[in-house]
Amino acid sequence: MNIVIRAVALIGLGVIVLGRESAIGNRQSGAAARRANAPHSRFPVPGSRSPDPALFWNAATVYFLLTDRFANGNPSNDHALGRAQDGAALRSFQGGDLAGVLRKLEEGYFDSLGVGAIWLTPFVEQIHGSVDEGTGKTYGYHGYWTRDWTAVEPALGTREDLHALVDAAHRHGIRVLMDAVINHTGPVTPQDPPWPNDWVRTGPNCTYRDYTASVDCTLVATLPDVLTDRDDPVDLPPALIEKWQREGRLDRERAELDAFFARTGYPRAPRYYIIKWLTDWVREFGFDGYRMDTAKHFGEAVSAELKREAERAFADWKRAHPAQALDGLPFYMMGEVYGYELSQGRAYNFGDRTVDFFAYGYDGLINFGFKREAAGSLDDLFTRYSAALREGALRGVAILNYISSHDDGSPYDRDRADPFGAGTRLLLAPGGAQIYYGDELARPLIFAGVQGDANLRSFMNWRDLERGGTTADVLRHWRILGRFRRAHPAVGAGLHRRLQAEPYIFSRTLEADGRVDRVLVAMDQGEGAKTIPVFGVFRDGTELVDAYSGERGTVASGRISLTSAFGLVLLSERR
Ligand SMILES: [Ca+2]
Ligand SMILES: [Ca+2]
Repeated sequence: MNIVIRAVALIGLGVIVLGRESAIGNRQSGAAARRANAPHSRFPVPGSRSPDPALFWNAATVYFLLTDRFANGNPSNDHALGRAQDGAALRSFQGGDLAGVLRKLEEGYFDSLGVGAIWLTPFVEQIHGSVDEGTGKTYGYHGYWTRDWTAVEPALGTREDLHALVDAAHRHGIRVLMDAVINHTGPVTPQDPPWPNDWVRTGPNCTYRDYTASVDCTLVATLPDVLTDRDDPVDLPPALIEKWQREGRLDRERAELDAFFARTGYPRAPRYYIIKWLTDWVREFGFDGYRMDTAKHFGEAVSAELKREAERAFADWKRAHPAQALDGLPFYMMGEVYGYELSQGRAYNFGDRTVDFFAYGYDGLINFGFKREAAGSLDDLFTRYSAALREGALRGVAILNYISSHDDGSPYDRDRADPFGAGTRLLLAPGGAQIYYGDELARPLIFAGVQGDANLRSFMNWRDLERGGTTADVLRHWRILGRFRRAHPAVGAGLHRRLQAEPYIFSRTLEADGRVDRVLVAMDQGEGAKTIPVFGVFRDGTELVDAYSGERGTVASGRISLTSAFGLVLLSERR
């Protein structure tokens, strides 16, 4: 077949011209496919008994998906609770479910991307009705509108589905992060009764001008704010009592709450009920961590309380399921501190006060700066991130970079003009990489007639992939980079060194567990035969493999000669 790919420059210019039959496709059936089926690297975890959490999570690729919008594994739950399809465009439930995620897990979809952890949107029971916050009639398809913290949302599946999903992920060596909401309940609708006044406040609206106006207030007028700042004892909401009575589990739920409050000595204040409910999922299912929703909108001390209970729950689960525990990696808590950027170090500024969220149970924070910074000099970004994480303010903690997300209206490459370059930037950056479902398929982020964040949340474009062409080529690119990241923790957690400005060459080196992981990345190489200096990263005589093309070569006179059709070269020692 003709090589019709023109990978003149994958990054920087981000130019790649693809024909119908790509050379990547031809080669995929060979070396790349074998790599896909090879066992994951066991360095530095799970081979280690006490793996370094910061190292693990900075090296990791986290796949973030909206369960309702990813894959429909069970059409019979599509109309659960009698919800109608009468929402504004992309604002009703669309049928995706836990069974769909399980199917993709079993198919090896996440393995093929080198994914180390899946972050699911919240799966707890959502409000039954809908609400219009100004962007059209909307249902709780996204999971952030809790009605019952102790039940699985019927449109997403059952407890058994959830068990099957987490167990399958663990069998694949993939961790699962639970998206946890403690700041607010779901909106009140004709079908969803209000929470009692001693549980929530319904005003004032947050103005975000200082700490109090970000924390003790409603994010939007329709979202009751849990009184996480109060210690006054409260009773169970009548609506939950009624529901649990109907479901035949009221006595059990009450007994468990009594035991929880007796053990902890906490007052029966709203946040402690929710902490009990959130940590129960960890204890029963073995979730490996939380992604904390709206982490800056409730007191940071609450996060620390939640973390302590979650760690305890995780330890209980491990004790009860020794064969399923992946390794000694502790429970992970990652926060959505909206607007936090790596450059802020450990001081998030509310205006009148700064908070170090890492001191309150957070092991990692989402980095909201990456999508903007990724448009600038790549080496500046790589150098700065590596320095901050290895020697600077963020030594010992993790960040999570992303190019797009479920509520970022200014993603990197919003038009998906360069999904190849976007993948290169994200997956080769120091720090954890969040793939938002569809980044790897160039899923569109703009739709005619759709308002607001729903644009970012369309159903996964599997059909584009089935058609092949560019979408399939984009996926191959993300897969190769994702697996390279997974096989080489040096990529995300190693020391970055620029070796040559143009064409750009850099190395990453990571020493851990008495081993050294080294990679050398060359960008903007011409297609065909190329000779790349290795700047002493690898000694003469060392056999190297290029993960991008599958080609191999031996270092001689400080350089390696390869022939590949691509501008990107991902070198590591042949094992
Ligand atoms: Ca379904
Ligand atoms: Ca709040």
